[in-house]
Amino acid sequence: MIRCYEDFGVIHENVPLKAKDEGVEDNFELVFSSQEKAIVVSVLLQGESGERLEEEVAELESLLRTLGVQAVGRTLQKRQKLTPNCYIGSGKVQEIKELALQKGAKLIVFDRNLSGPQVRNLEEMTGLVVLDRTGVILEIFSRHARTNQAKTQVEIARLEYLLPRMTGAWTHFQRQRGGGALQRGMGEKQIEIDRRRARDRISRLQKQLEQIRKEKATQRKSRSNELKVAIVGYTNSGKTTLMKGLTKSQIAPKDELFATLDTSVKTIDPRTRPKILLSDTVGFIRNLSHSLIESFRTTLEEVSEADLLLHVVDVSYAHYEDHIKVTNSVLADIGAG
Ligand SMILES: Nc1nc2c(ncn2[C@@H]2O[C@H](COP(=O)(O)OP(=O)(O)OP(=O)(O)O)[C@@H](O)[C@H]2O)c(=O)[nH]1
Ligand SMILES: [Mg+2]
Repeated sequence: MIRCYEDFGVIHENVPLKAKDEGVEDNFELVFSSQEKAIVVSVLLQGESGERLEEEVAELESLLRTLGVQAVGRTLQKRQKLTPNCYIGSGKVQEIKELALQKGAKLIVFDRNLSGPQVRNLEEMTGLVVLDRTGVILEIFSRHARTNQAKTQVEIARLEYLLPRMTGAWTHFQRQRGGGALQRGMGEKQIEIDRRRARDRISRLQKQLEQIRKEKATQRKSRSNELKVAIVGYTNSGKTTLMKGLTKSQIAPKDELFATLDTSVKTIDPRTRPKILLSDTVGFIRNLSHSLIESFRTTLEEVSEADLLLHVVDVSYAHYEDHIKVTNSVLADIGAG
């Protein structure tokens, strides 16, 4: 995935996070350019529902739209089981490569999560950028994070996602301090250096996150006499709209997946006694990787420590029960179920 960024001519606009104690900027970016075209690949395993898969793929295409990426082709493969080396059969890989060339797509996006070696093999076989669901979600998270807390969490998740993918094909760009020049690191030695730097950065970010977590815990303690209500639910279900209505605040709901990433806490209007504090936070989605949930644990503490959860469901979606199940399962995962 990373190797091909160069082909896109991507210059990262994201300002990398700078740890307080850091002398150099480490910039391990997953970013790919907007306006890109993608082929979406899905696999139907024996016993699975084709209708559900159709919905999952439509959802993945919405995620891509959020990034400005257009799905120009879809391919579905029916398989008994997934192959460990590249997930789908090699004949299908060639077929996808040809479809991508024909449609001018530089991205191949898989509906499920792939292992590091699977991504590498697929990239080697196609010469294209391969992304999986978590990669897409991470990219959205990283574009939508605003607060230090969300940015720190996203960067940890992103580095953890990239670590197993840093191999021979790995190209990394490092924005030089001040100059903005791009450097390319190559070879096993460079990769080892990159890996070490990524691990060091993770541990620095985790320390920062712990500090933020303590500050947030102190803030919550000072609000211990107030009633805390957390709005939860599937992404794009209307959580921020409800928050806006109940608190009469100037926040702007958006028809976008993961528009909200940072937790905001506001008082219900008109005021009540005791005061009721409402929090709006990141939404959930199916097949959210455990490590991603884990990385957002600090944000989700607002949810796990709430007195009441307000679960928002968009019932205009035909299979809204699925969304309810996903939300309940993530809530159980973070100990708030
Ligand atoms: N028709 C209709 N649209 C709604 C309703 N509630 C929200 N919306 C629209 O649905 C879209 C998503 O609303 P948000 O409130 O941003 O949803 P969210 O759950 O906060 O979404 P994320 O933060 O992205 O997870 C927006 O375009 C809203 O205007 C509703 O009750 N009816
Ligand atoms: Mg929202």
